[in-house]
Amino acid sequence: MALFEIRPETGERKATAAFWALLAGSVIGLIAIVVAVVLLARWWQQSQQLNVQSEREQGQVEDLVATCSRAANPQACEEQRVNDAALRLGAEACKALEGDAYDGCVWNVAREQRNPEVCQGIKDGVSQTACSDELYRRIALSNTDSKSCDKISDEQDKSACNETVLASIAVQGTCAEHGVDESVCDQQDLFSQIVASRNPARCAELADEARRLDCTDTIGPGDVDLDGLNATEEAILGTSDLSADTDDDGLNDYDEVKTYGTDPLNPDTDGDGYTDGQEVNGGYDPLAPPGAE
Ligand SMILES: [Ca+2]
Ligand SMILES: [Ca+2]
Ligand SMILES: [Ca+2]
Ligand SMILES: [Ca+2]
Repeated sequence: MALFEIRPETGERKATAAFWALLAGSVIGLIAIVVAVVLLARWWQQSQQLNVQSEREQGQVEDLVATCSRAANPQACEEQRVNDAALRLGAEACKALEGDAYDGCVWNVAREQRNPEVCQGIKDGVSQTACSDELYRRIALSNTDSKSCDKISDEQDKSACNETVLASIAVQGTCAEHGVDESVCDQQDLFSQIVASRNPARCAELADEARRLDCTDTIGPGDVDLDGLNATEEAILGTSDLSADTDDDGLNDYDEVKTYGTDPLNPDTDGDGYTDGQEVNGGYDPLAPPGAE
């Protein structure tokens, strides 16, 4: 062998080194082969088990469907049974159905699993897109995630989704967290303050015209003095929407009109010398004429 015919002074040492290298290489190679065989055997066993399981499940679905032959409406019965089974076993089980019924079954599974990927199994192209659009929208709204909105195919639905997500980020006040301009959250904050003030004139403070309209719609006629009577009701009564107690008798306009039936423009409705507020607070009847109490 050429390896052993090297110069005599170093030949023996080199031959020994080569022998050990060869031995180590062979052992490593053998271990690698054993590991590969074991992994392959395990994979084969698992895939066989999965096949058997899936065949057994498919068999169960077929058995369930067979019992529908005695049902009043066999077709409806089959669809119901297969749909129920598919929700447990996955979209594979839908194969017991055909056409629209099959597509509807896969859509149900996609909904149940909240997984747009499952929609790819739908055969009708329009339904397939509608299914994944629906799920991306649901995921976007529940996770406040505009990236899921961007996966929606229908342009109108996509922008509506983005608007809804943005509005919910604004309401939550999480602009910084979602990388949204801080002014969006500031405007929402201002909107809430104005609505709480019940003063429609303040809606003009909002930057966006659509938001201004939304603001005036939300507030309606307004109730600037927050006495419970809106501006329209106060205008009819002749009271002021800038003062909760127009006649300054210690009873607010709402209580005079809705609770005690006193005159909100006359501090002493029954003319006995005591104001309506003094009488109510003292436990007297503000509507009893002089000398009646
Ligand atoms: Ca008012
Ligand atoms: Ca008032
Ligand atoms: Ca009053
Ligand atoms: Ca009185």
